[in-house]
Amino acid sequence: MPTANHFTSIEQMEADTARLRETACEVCAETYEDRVKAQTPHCKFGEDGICCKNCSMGPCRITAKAPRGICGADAHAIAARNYVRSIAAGTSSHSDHAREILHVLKSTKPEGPYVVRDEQKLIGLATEWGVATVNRDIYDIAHDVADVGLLEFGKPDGIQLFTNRATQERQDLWKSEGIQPRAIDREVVTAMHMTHMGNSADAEALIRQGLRMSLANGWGGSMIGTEITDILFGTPTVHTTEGNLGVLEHDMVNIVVHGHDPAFSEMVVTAAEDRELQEYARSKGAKGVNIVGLCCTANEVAMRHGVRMAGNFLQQENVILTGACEMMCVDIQCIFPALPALAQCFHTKFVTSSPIARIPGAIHVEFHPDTAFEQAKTLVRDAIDNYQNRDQSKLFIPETKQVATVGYPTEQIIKHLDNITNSHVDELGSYRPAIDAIKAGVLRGAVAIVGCNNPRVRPDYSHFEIMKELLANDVLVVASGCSAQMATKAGLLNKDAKYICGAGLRRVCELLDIPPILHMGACVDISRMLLLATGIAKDWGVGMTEIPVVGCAPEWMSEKAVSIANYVVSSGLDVYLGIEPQVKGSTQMMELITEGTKKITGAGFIINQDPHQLVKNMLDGIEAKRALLGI
Ligand code: SF4
Ligand code: MSK
Repeated sequence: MPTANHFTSIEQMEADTARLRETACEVCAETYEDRVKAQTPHCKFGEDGICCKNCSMGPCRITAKAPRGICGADAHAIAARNYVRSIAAGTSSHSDHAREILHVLKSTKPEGPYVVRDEQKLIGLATEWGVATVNRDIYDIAHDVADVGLLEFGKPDGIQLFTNRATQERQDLWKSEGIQPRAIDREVVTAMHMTHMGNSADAEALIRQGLRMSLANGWGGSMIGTEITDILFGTPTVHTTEGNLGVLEHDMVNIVVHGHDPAFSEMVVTAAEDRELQEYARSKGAKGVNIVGLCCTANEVAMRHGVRMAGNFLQQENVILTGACEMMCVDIQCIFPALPALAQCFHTKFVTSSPIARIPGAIHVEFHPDTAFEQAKTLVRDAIDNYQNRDQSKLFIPETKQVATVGYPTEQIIKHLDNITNSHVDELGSYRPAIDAIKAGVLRGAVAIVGCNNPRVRPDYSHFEIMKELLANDVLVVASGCSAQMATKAGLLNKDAKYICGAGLRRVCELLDIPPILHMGACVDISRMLLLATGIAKDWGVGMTEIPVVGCAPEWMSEKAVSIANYVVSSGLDVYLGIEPQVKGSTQMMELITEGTKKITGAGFIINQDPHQLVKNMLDGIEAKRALLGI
């Protein structure tokens, strides 16, 4: 029987990184660890959120001696404005990603390269959005659905269409609190307007706009991104794959896809399967082409193709440091601008593909939907040509890797639950078996663990510790983004991870034949988690704040995470954070994000940098909800 030793420890991951840093020293390359040192100590004003540069009278920094900026804005106004601008950037990132995907849907045609892969989901969404489907060509329907989706960004009136999917109590609350999300672009523009010099200085008013805007992300941009991606590339299904640096191969051409938007990586993956290109690789002395993923792009292609995953956010430099990466193809978001310089210390070709993420020193190949497949084939051929340039003296691939079972969107979770009861309560399935297990105490509850890893703390450690403790306490975990990647590296997505679970969760895993951590996808797919929690609340017949389900971001770092945390709280689920938001310089803001939002949405942030304390906080929170439900 596997034990905790069966899994890859943080110490082993750190040893791999330390060995790769030796290579970095040998080739005189710097890594993020060097830059962390150079940036330490961090600027206290920035950390506390009380530096304002919203006009050229400043920058203004708040101190005991100077409690107001030149215009009179105090610490609360400045911290709130900075915070809301983070939500605006995060909302924009997820939503603009969705907009691009909608344009790809508009480009679909039967002869490709982009086609409709999940017709059932398209018909379902068309019906939901009032697009005619009877006796119509599937591509005409797809193009009309894309148009409706694109209108969600700029429609003059009305609220986000997907808010209809929420529980009635959420819809009523959002309306009564005045935070129903309107057009996505409008919410972002309004936030930027409110935070311009000479506008809102009231922290609560700003927080309310932050909540509203974040809902335009969770129940707008992100949900659109997920739905349309499924329509284009298929709704994910369960795949067994592998993760960590050991997925790079000594005798194959290694191509790494990194970022978030799968429109690009899907083409690279498909091109690499081309028989002619595989043959070409063999003609160059390699055994074939090995595509692996990083960050959320990895999650996207793993869930749809079983592509193996090299790791999460802070692994991106390590991949190049192996000396085994012939090409890294990136799309958007979470890409270190340091990568082209690092790639130049090796033979690695570093390729950007989107006008949204241009980086000096990169080879830029702007992808266009009509020519995407041909462009991808050219890139794969270039990578193959680069194989012969590998410098064996710089080569070191850590052997560490783990088996992972991935690909649990809500549709798969429902399917697994239906299989055990054979209940088929209604056409769409039901979460009732899971609810019964929670009511019986076999499961205490569920936690959605999401987000990045972060050198502010010991990278990956908090994710690992929190996951292990929750599993041991019979709490089911769903994961996405770099947290899911961390679970992959550690071996916690292996079905054998059931052996470190409590007896109740282990029984559930055996019955359903699932790992105890369910991989739900990329950051944008946290929208799937919203629908999972909504489905549980609806089938239970209670409100979102009542279910023993919470969110957790142990090591978040990006502005997207700030937006996500806010839409999860707006959706009624408490969020447990291991990194403090940068608002500490304002007592009012600290109160607003922890207790203040509770008065508006019924949920708030609980912040603790100690992972063990954070788990305790979560378990206490889950047990308190159970007690209120009388279970
Ligand atoms: Fe200073 Fe006010 Fe200008 Fe900000 S908006 S930089 S606080 S004067
Ligand atoms: S990639 S936002 S580092 S989870 Fe989605 Fe990872 Fe965080 Fe980027």
